[in-house]
Amino acid sequence: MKQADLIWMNGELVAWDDAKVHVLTHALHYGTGVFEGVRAYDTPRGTGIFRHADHLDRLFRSAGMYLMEIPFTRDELRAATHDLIARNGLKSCYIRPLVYRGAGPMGLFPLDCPVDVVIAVWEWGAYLGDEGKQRGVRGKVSSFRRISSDAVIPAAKATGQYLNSVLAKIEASKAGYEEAILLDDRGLVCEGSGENLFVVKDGAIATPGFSSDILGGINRASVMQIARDLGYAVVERDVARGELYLADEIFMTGTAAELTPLREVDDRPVGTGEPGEVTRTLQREFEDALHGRSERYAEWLDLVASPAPAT
Ligand code: PPE
Repeated sequence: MKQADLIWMNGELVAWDDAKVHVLTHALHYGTGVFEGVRAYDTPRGTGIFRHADHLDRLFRSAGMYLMEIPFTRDELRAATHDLIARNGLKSCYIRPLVYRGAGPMGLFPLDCPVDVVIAVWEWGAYLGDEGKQRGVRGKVSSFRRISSDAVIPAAKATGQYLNSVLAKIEASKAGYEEAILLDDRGLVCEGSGENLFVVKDGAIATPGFSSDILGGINRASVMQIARDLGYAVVERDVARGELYLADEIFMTGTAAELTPLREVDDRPVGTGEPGEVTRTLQREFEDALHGRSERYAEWLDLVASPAPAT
């Protein structure tokens, strides 16, 4: 991992190596945190943070669902992120805001523990590899089902909930696949360990909806909009596991993964075994939007002012 110089912690900029927490941090024991994954791109108009306001909104919503009050405003976190990117001298980066229950009384009841907030930024390349983005990756349906709203709050991006993704990822990876596909508790397709999933059949695009306990991906919404703007039919609906083997094309979306095609599922080629026409078209348009090459989606980028001179 490529380190940056500074991390923002509760309003202060601290050196990367000094950004530490107490071992009795509540979130370390019980997973009581919420976070975001955001990316900033080097665009012709300067560094642009993709759908920053939407990510901050989701962070506040996730915190709210776990009854955590964030002791900063959206504007303060937005400004802190801009400052952090500039002070680290980064043109493009991954951004990880994290809100968590800090050190306080032990035990499950969390509401008397402080709410701490950190933001880290670092350079992060293609999540599933550059080759994966080009040629597609191999996916495997996981034996671990996606967490359901019977037990937690899948719509929240909460740290503890990621044990589910971690188990699926380890299983897929040890079996020799790049990514896991999790089914929901009904046995229907839900999403990847850190991505939403789309299937394309006869030119129509489908993606599981909130009844499948998905995380409402910001890239999912962006790609759905791009697809509709291009005239494709996109439906949110239940997707049966068997459709994975019938699809002409399958791709996944996420901040880290961006738009990554699947070239195989469970050792069966998806379509021709190469990313198809719809996937390619959407990937190209989406990459243009991310990298600030698209006039139409220009307002999706929150531009960062150039670095302030060092003081
Ligand atoms: N589902 C899950 C479970 C998920 O973690 C992500 C993002 C998505 C869907 C897509 O959401 P969005 O990024 O808003 O389009 N996963 C983040 C964490 C990845 C990680 O390894 O950490 C990410 O992509 O930043």
